Amino acid sequence: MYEDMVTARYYEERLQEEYLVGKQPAFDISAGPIPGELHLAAGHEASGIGVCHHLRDDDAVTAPHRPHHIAIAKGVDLDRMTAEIFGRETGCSSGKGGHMHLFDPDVKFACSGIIAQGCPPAVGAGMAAKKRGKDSVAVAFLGEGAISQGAFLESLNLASVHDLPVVFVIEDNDWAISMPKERVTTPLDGSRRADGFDMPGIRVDEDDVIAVYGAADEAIGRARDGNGPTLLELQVHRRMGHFMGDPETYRPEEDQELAAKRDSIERLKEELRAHGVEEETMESIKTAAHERVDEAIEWAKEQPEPDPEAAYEDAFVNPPSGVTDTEPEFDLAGGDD
Ligand SMILES: Cc1ncc(C[n+]2csc(CCOP(=O)(O)OP(=O)(O)O)c2C)c(N)n1
Ligand SMILES: [Mg+2]
Repeated sequence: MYEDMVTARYYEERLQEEYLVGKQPAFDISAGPIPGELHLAAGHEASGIGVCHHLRDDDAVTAPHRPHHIAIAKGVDLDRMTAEIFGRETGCSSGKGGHMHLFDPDVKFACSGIIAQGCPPAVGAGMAAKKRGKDSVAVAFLGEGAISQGAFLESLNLASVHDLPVVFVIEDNDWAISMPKERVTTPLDGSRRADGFDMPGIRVDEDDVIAVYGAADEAIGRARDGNGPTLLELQVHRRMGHFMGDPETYRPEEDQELAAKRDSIERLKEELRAHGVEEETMESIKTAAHERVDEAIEWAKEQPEPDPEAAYEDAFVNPPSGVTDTEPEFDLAGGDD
């Protein structure tokens, strides 16, 4: 878990550097080697990593717009993920999705920029596993700002009524862009929403990957044993702005300081020290993780950009006439199904 945490943190530090290339002094979202928006998850590591360390490749994960730590912990191919973030042809969505649309069918990972969007597909994956008699599970991550979305609430209901192997994970960083949680959400403890759907709800209040691992053990174990869904809410902290370029004028300084202070990586290091792990060991894990990240970024930057002609490929089942020569695969207008 320590290795994944330092990988995720350094990955984002490097992305941050690359992202700013060519975008300054006047911030231009389309300029530079990484096009589009970039939402960094520094401060969220304990959540994705503590949960995903229980998962197998055949367990499905859906993540929101802040996905890097979760993707790394789920084992998404780092080269292809990085190429995607740089908008390159060899990226895991052929360079058309960017950092919010990473897909890796080998480890059943998907994410989306539409908040709470991952909940219904996770319920679908859970239902598929149950119908096929498999013991795989599905985990849907979402932010606390998304928990009043219909897609989330409907998914809780369906997962509960069908006793599906699904775990919903709320990453509570107290903010939805510039909106503090207490102004738009009640109750403040989001795990209590589980009560309304007759499923267990667990909240982990600390930025502590070991505590998250323990709570996830219970939730994922319950799902795998066929005992239905669980709602987890995990306190995390957003160390950065909502997205790169966010001046955060709305955010009190103390809140930023708190995020820096409650660093889950430092906390884990203390824990490892207390258990006799030597500095040298931690340092060598970190060095190897950083080298792996640097390699992925260098590789991604050398990859070709997609052919503009390919823009409509994989976008439509029935493409509008004139945009491609490809014959439609299905006739959506007719037929019994
Ligand atoms: C359905 C939908 N509505 C609005 C948005 C715009 N939007 C992007 S991120 C965001 C806030 C997300 O806050 P939260 O869920 O707490 O996640 P965080 O960014 O804090 O990780 C909003 C409203 C969106 N992407 N999708
Ligand atoms: Mg939030």
